[in-house]
Amino acid sequence: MRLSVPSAGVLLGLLLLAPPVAAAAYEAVAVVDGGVVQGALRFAGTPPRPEPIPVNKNRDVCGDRAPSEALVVGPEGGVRGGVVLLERVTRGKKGGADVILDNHGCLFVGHVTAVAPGDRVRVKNSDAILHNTHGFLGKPTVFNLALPTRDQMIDITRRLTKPGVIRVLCDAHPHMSAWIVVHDSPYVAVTDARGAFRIGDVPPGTWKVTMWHAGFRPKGRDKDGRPLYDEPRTVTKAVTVAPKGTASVDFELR
Ligand SMILES: [Cu+2]
Repeated sequence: MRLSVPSAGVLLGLLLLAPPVAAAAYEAVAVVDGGVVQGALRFAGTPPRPEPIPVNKNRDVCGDRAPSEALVVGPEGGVRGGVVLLERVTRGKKGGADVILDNHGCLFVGHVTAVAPGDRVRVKNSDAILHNTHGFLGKPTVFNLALPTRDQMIDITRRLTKPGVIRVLCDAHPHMSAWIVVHDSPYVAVTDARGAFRIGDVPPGTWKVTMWHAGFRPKGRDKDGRPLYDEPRTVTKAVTVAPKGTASVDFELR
């Protein structure tokens, strides 16, 4: 019997097909003695109040103006809609979030969501008017969905394979916007109305933890009248999680 020896060309082809080593895929494993990272995002000082945004279409349904959600500050300065991410966790808990981004009352609900690749994500329209949900990762379009009828729902799970921050707009209504943060692991959380977050099942060890906020200082409007805000803010800290321990880390926005 003669074993076939692959030619140099075949070997080169195999090398080119191999994924780059740097992009290590996340692996779901049973977490032993997992801990918790928790804390809050608070605004330092007196927060500015972003102005309401004029509505240019379907005013009978949407009203004349919509609240800006660029900066939402609750009791004791807690900031809603910050995203907290543990970095470079390559092995850990199983994901499995199930998120619906709802066009509801001419707003995206929720304004900020965070998922990992593979989490189920669907876009819904709860209004009886056309919304067109358009997601961008930088300049390229990630999804572009016309939802003309009430209770329509489209699954976008398979579009969200690449980590990054997706800016979501409605092509029909410039006052509508949202953010979807796709993290490279399920170790991610969005701060609630009190600014609080909690990430569980964290493997013991020292991790980099980053807070991301979309930015909130007004920077004029684009050609469609869509308000623009300054650049996203990020703050990175280190956190050490003891076996079965709870580590607290707070962030400030100013
Ligand atoms: Cu819309």
